[in-house]
Amino acid sequence: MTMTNLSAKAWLTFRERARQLIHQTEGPLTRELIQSPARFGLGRLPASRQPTSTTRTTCGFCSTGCGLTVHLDGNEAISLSPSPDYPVNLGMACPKGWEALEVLKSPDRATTPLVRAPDGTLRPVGWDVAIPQFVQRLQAIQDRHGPEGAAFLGSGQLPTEELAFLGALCKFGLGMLHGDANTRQCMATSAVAYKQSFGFDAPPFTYADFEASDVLVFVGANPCIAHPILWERVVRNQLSPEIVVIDPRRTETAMQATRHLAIRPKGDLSLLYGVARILIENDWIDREYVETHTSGFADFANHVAGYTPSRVTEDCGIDPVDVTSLAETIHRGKAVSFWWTMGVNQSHQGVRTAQAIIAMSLMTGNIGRPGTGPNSITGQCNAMGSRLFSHTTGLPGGRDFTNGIHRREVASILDIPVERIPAENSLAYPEILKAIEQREIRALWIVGTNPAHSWIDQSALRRLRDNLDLLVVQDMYVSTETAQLADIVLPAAGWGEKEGTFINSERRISVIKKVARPPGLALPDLSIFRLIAAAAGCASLFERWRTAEEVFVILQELSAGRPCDFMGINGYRHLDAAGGIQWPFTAEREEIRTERRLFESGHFYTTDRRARFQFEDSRPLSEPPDDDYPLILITGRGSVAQWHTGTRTGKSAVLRQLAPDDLIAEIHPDDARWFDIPPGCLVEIRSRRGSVTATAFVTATIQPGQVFLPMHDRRVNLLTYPAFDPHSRQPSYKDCAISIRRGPGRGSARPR
Ligand SMILES: Nc1nc2c(c(=O)[nH]1)N[C@H]1C(S)=C(S)[C@@H](COP(=O)(O)OP(=O)(O)OC[C@H]3O[C@@H](n4cnc5c(=O)[nH]c(N)nc54)[C@H](O)[C@@H]3O)O[C@H]1N2
Ligand SMILES: Nc1nc2c(c(=O)[nH]1)N[C@H]1C(S)=C(S)[C@@H](COP(=O)(O)OP(=O)(O)OC[C@H]3O[C@@H](n4cnc5c(=O)[nH]c(N)nc54)[C@H](O)[C@@H]3O)O[C@H]1N2
Ligand code: SF4
Ligand SMILES: [Mo]
Repeated sequence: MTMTNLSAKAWLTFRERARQLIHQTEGPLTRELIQSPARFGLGRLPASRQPTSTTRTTCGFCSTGCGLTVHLDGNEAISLSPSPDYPVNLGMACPKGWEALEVLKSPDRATTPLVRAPDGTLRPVGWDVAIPQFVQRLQAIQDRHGPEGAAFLGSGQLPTEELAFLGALCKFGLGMLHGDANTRQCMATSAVAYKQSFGFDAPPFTYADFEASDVLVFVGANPCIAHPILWERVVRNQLSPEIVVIDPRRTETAMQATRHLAIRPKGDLSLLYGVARILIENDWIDREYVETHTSGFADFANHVAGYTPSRVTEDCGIDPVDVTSLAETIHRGKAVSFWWTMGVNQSHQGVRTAQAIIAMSLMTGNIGRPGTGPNSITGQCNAMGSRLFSHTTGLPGGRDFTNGIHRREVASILDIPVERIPAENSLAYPEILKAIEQREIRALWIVGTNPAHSWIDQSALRRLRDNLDLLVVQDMYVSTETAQLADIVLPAAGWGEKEGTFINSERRISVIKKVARPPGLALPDLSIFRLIAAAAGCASLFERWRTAEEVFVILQELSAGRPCDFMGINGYRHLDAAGGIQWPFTAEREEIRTERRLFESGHFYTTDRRARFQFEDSRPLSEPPDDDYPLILITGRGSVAQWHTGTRTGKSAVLRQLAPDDLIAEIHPDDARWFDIPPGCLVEIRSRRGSVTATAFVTATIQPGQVFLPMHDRRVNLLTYPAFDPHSRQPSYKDCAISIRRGPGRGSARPR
């Protein structure tokens, strides 16, 4: 275990400070952690061992994709540090990256397959028992209920090679029709928005754009906490940029920005249309760009004309003067970039909101040049790989199941009969759950995601367990909420214990390396898929899928001729030596540029090569506050040290110490007064679906009428309301109606 070089007392003071002042300290604290990691005990070498060599890998938490140098003693990793020469992170890492090796050693790692015994307990068995049992039970269910009877859920946390294998195995080998991934909770909105507007799911930017903008607009994004190394890139910007943060909360990022617009939750669509109207009325439009490279502008202009100052302010709560001033700032900027994350994607109108941001870029000509772009920052380390290659929402390489030409292309590249490829789309995640509710789907295989904590409206999800005849969970840890519900648990090797590639937010493909041995009988997901293919009698379809690097070549072939073409990459060594390579990188393209952005030519991937304006009227919240539930609950990332459901970050002593140990509810002083809630006391938070107890933190960083809870506590999704974007089917996690009241006594609401 990494020893901290702060004394216990110093830690305590530090933690107390963090607890009392969360946002005031969290931003500066995160920067301090990045600038002086050693002060916090990060990255210290065990005194007894000296590294004999080093190798470079890519961090497996967030989509930033930092390069990490691993120090090895023989074949065994003993420590790591951020790679100084890597174009993404330039020698910096956040605490999660520093602690990435620690979390592999936890005692709750899944070290052997487990099967639920008749007495209800999970019992260890060998692979020779677990795999045949899984396959036989699955096939029996499929015999009874048809290909619709079983489904899978994958993850943007697996390397692309593995998640492509999972999809191909399930759909072409095991004959399943339906599968989705946790990317639905996260990036589905961006993927649909880009695809409709640009003709392909293609985030256009490169990280150098953070440093090349004179105006940066962050919408529903808190990079200080969620993408701290990207925020460091913003800090390096030498142009004294105007930084506008649009967020209901005065977040760590808002505090470091030049301007904060405290928007009403889900007021973004009206605000953006209001700004568009002002830009158009003043003719602050790049007419030439709009005429040459876009379609649908006249209709868009017509649509936004209805977003008058009074309507916009009523919808989003922002003063007309500030709306006009935002339009002026965008107009004055020479290189304006727009960045969005979950405050936009997790919404009942996420796709249209993302497309309003895209519209803003297009109409002002802020695209295809340094420092510009409508830029969606990805979440998980390989959400981008999942979007392109998981065989869930589409066929690999951004192709469509419903397109006969695409099906034939994939069949020919993979050398499988075309009839094995479903001609219809998968059900999306929420529809898969609906089909379980209706007992149409009876078997579910969950790989690398923990929905029994992270899915919206938790009690409804948990009730579905009884509807499943078979639940198989494949995870690194046996203790996850979802693994604990399983009939069969398959122990997986994690990041650091296997090879593969990730694709980061700026489309950079990079390698991850095996630097540690998986514990016990745990196997890389890829090896588990091979065992299953063999037991199911479809191994002949996957003869070329033996190692990660062999699968990488298949992925390249699937990319050929597509916008994401990366045929020019010559194996993992090439990727390693180049510091990762952004797609596209075709075989013809010989120059190696470390930074690459899309749409420099003004040509898009639509049939007429023009980007499309897309719009829709803004609609009210799905569950508006009322007399019984008068407040809005916002949820999101709590601290730099916490990753999602905590299965990994909760296993590092250093990261645990950097995170609050209570569930803390942020409440505005006015509401605290009104509901008689003194700071630090317990508060009961209730929605129509459940209730939780938290410790009240009274702060003006949240607006009156709103409460914030971090998503890392498993109880938070007991409260959330299952609303979804109609185009992307992504859950709207950040806007349900709640009530609060003083709970029993002062104290701490311990979540773990
Ligand atoms: N430390 C840490 N880092 C992470 C993760 C983690 O778990 N921990 N997870 C990773 C993943 S998968 C993701 S997707 C990203 C998420 O990264 P972010 O999206 O930046 O994080 P969130 O806190 O979910 O949401 C961002 C902000 O949206 C605001 N918001 C809520 N509702 C609205 C609204 O209606 N309009 C606007 N404009 N803003 C709104 C919230 O107040 C919040 O500050 O982080 C990645 N990085
Ligand atoms: N209320 C609320 N809920 C939210 C959000 C929110 O903002 N508010 N955000 C949503 C978002 S953006 C996201 S991305 C989701 C994340 O939700 P989840 O995907 O459920 O979160 P994780 O904790 O990352 O779960 C990943 C699981 O995969 C396991 N794992 C890691 N690596 C591997 C591997 O290589 N192989 C295998 N087999 N397993 C592995 C981990 O141990 C862990 O159990 O949460 C969503 N839920
Ligand atoms: S910023 Fe993201 S990729 Fe970089 S070290 Fe932290 S978690 Fe890893
Ligand atoms: Mo995410």
